[in-house]
Amino acid sequence: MLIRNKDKINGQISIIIPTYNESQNIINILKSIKENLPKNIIAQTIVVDDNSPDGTGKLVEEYLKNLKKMTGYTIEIIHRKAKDGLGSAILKGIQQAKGDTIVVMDSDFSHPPQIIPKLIESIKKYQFDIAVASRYINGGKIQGWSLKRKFMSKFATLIAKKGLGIDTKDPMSGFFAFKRNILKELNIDAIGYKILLEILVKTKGVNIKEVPYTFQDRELGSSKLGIKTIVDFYKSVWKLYRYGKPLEKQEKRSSVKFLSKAARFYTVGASGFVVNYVISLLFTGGISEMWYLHANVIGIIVSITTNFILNKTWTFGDRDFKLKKTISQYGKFVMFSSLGALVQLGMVYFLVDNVEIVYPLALILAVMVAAFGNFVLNKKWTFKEKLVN
Ligand SMILES: Nc1nc2c(ncn2[C@@H]2O[C@H](COP(=O)(O)OP(=O)(O)O)[C@@H](O)[C@H]2O)c(=O)[nH]1
Ligand SMILES: [Mg+2]
Repeated sequence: MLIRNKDKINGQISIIIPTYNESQNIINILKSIKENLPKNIIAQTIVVDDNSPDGTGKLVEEYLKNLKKMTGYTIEIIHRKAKDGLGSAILKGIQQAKGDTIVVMDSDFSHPPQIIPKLIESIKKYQFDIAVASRYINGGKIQGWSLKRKFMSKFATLIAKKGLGIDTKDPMSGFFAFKRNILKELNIDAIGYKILLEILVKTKGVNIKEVPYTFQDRELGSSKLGIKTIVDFYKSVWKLYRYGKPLEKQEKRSSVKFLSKAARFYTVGASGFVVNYVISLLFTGGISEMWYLHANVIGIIVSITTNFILNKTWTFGDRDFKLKKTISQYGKFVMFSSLGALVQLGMVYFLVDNVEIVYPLALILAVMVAAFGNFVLNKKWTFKEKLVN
């Protein structure tokens, strides 16, 4: 969904609070947010409720009915028909928001409202584009989570950071603020639970500040994190990975790019050698007593496959995994690999027999030459890149 900048009010802050079954928390968090807002600002809080069966939405309506009018501050609620996920609830709030600075936070007191002024200050005063309340920088921590939940969070963070090349220490934070402008004309899908991750992947060249805070597990109500959320998270990382940033984001000189890709190709080749070796060992003694040639055939097939996957995703940064295309690329890759093996064999024979070079040296030379040929052929024909780019 495209984010546009309609009806934006300069200087206004919009705070988005997604709720699902938060009747025990919502009124108190609304009060606490109001108390903690910096003075002299214009702000609105938008609750996005997914028709909570526990009546959270009705409770907010009642509360608003009896609320005295305040100057410079309003509270609204958006009712959605059904539980449609945290990410999309936040997105709905963002679309409705009037502010040019947007704050997103949970309603269960895990995100202390006392941090809101610091987030706003990072954006308004210090001109950062995104301010992330962070559990994983100095001064930040988590209280009340089991070891398992902590581990799951750390693991997911690691996957997101490494897989998507993100530097932010807590890219899975649900507590953050940003300038609405940075989303202008971006297509935000809200595929995952954690919309911040998507924002970090899709916005480029923005300044990010992390503000430490202590995440406190909720005391009332229950967590909505379930297996589906976890599966959705990994799906969203995969989707964001395919969205991808350009692989060569800094380097523009074509010779350097060519060499760095060649280096990756060689590294992948070396990893294939290790895979091949380990598998051959495993099948001739480790897990079964196979005839060594059979074991080696398995080793070759597996290592060609891992080489293919690594070269596709890493060396050439190809994020298009349509089945037909991938299979055809795999076919070409296998063909060029076999051709490379023949060239290598022929060259070793020629060097040892005719040039009288010692076998180990001949083998190294032949591998280098065959691998280079392989690299060039795959670059041009399998992954359809220009020869030098
Ligand atoms: N509108 C809406 N809010 C949700 C949904 N899932 C979770 N929330 C809210 O998002 C916030 C974080 O959810 P929570 O269950 O506390 O996640 P946890 O802190 O990771 O365990 C809370 O304010 C929830 O009420 C959803 O599907 N729709
Ligand atoms: Mg929570």
